[in-house]
Amino acid sequence: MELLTIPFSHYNERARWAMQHHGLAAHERRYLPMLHFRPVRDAVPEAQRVADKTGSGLSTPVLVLDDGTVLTDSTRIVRWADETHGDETRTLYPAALREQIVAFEQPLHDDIGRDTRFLAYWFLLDDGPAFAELVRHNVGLWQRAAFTLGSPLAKAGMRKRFGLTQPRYEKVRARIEAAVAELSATLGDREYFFGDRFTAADLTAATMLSPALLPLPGYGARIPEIRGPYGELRDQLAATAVGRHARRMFERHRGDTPAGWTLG
Ligand SMILES: N[C@@H](CCC(=O)N[C@@H](CS)C(=O)NCC(=O)O)C(=O)O
Repeated sequence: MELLTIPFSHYNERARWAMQHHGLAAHERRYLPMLHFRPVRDAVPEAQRVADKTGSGLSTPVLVLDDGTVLTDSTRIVRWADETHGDETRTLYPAALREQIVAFEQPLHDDIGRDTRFLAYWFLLDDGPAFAELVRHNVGLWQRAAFTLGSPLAKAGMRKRFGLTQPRYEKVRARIEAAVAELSATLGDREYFFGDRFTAADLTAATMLSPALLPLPGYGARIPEIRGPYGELRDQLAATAVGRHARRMFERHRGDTPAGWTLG
């Protein structure tokens, strides 16, 4: 099977983590934002190209199964991986908690994930060396060359696409701080969000917050250190209960890339 990704994206990390949690091996085809459009258009039938709150109708991740079935959206991929490969001990949706976990994941995916992505791009696009490093370490040669040529255009396109403006930054930051406080209160001093085991709630919380907490151990793409004020905000969020929870989940549960997982 093939997983089409923008490798450093946290929505992609969410799907990749769930698949790897269940020991699945895929060929991961990695693309830079905007260079992903064509391969995704080629892979996804028109009827399945549906935009949602966070991505266009051509968003990643996209999973193409060996029988040709195409799964778009990280949520669908996480559920598919669990339904087809989860057993009682490794399932991310223990039956008794399933409904609560699904409801818990929704705002993380729709709202918090969108805000943390804004935050990461906001800082990253101002740190030229970090952005170049992100590209160099995560995609192949022809994309790196295209990036070198088209980088000012690509950056301008991303600023526009994500609406990266100072007033919006202030709003997004305030929303993230409020969400982190609320999630921290919900978690309290427990190890996991539901029950006493790792579930999709923990995986989704950790990945959706990850752009505000980088770098994290085990993350499935190489993320550079982002200089400047990002670090201060990251340290502030990382010290909260849910910030510590995210790091703990990556440390304990992210695991190694399964043998047989290939990159292209
Ligand atoms: N709801 C989708 C959205 C994922 C999403 O927004 N992916 C971004 C990467 S951060 C993407 O591929 N953006 C490009 C696009 O929307 O065309 C999911 O969870 O898979």
